[in-house]
Amino acid sequence: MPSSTSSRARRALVLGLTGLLAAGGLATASGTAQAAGGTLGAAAAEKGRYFGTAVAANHLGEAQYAATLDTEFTSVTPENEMKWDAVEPSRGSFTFSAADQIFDHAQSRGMKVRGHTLVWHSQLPGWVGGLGASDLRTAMNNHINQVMGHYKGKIHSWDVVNEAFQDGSSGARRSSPFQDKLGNGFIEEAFRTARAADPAAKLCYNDYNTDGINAKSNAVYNMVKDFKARGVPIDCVGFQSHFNSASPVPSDYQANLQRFADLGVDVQITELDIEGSGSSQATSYGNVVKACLAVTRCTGITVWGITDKYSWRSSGTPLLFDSNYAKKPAYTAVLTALGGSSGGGGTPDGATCTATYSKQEEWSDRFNGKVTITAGSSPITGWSTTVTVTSPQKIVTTWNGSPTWDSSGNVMTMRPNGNGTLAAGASTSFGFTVMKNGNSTAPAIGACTAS
Ligand code: G2I
Repeated sequence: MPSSTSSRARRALVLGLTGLLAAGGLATASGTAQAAGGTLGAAAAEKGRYFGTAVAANHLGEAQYAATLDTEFTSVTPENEMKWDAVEPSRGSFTFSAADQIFDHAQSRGMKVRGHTLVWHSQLPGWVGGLGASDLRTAMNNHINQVMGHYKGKIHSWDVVNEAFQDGSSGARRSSPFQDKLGNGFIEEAFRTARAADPAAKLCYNDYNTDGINAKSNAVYNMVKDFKARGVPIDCVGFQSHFNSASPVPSDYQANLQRFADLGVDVQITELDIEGSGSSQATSYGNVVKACLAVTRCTGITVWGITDKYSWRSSGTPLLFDSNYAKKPAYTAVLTALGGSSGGGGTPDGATCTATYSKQEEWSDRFNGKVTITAGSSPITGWSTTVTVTSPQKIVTTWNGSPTWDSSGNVMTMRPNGNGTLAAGASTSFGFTVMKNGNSTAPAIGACTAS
């Protein structure tokens, strides 16, 4: 089970309730940046994006699988473990053990988690299809509430509804128990329930064959436009991006991502894989990454698996690492498109980190600061940095770190408090409250030292 709400969040809540004057984070200052960009996650982080992968719980015990995950990726999507048949195989009986295994692995290394998926016609246990309309509505909402509630505040984005539209030119909704018994309104209802269940999660609609501009993506586009116009909560659209020679990367891929972003939602590439090999596969992968980077609201890319060995379409060798975990040309193309470079033959460049400051809430007498620690191109197991305030300011509270102080009391050295282990490119943060005592100067953040 994931732990409960972070102390930072609790602290922010307490201060928010008692505060006199709340203000958002404004100033940002960086600590010392060291070489990064030698892994997918670190290079993507430098572009303000995550780089994720689908993960299967039953492979986490394989050393190379876990090592590749921890080195290269900053986000994970459980490949099957959060689906309806996995978490609620019989009505009202929820089991999260496999999903939690992935969640805990990711969270303890500072990786984001994408939730996949709440309402989908596939991998749906038989009992759901047997319900009448009113019971089905209750079951759908209960499923969303229970699953989102279990991970409340800890999932970056949820695929709330998956693959609800038909392929082809009709632009119609796909037949499913939800569609057939509840009608078009089930999608809206699922999103409204999801917003209430976890207001912190970004709520996505996710589909395939919607990657270019076509009848199916037009239908999704019109739904999202309608949702935005009517205030139905939706934050993102996922483009699965399963490509092969019969279904190549569309020439209007970027334009399609952009038109959705222009509706006021984030776009995410959620299940990327491209069958093929060698330079043609590499070129296609590079083009996908370039398209995402060209769209400001394209916030991250997830590939649908780590190694060809365990791909859902393994014979098409669609991923970035081969069956022996060797980096393929496609890997190099992705890293290059992200602006990274593998330097010394792909060897990560040792333990490094960066520390970045941002101001949080401010009141007349005090303000909160947050320092985000991001690992460089290798996983790290420890970090430290300093926070120096200007006398007569005083740091009166800290959270998510273990502080020590110099004799003046102005220089705080912060080390981890259970959050020292980070995957390459992954982040954690600590926070503190500064009493102004008449001085509002931002604190100075020292270099980040990693181990
Ligand atoms: O089909 C590719 C993806 C399309 N978009 C939604 C994704 O959720 C979907 O993922 C795939 C998984 O990669 C497969 O691993 O979804 C499949 C099922 O729809 C997954 O396959 C299932 C097999 O069908 C089951 O027999 C097997 O027990 O994987 C299960 C767990 O290994």
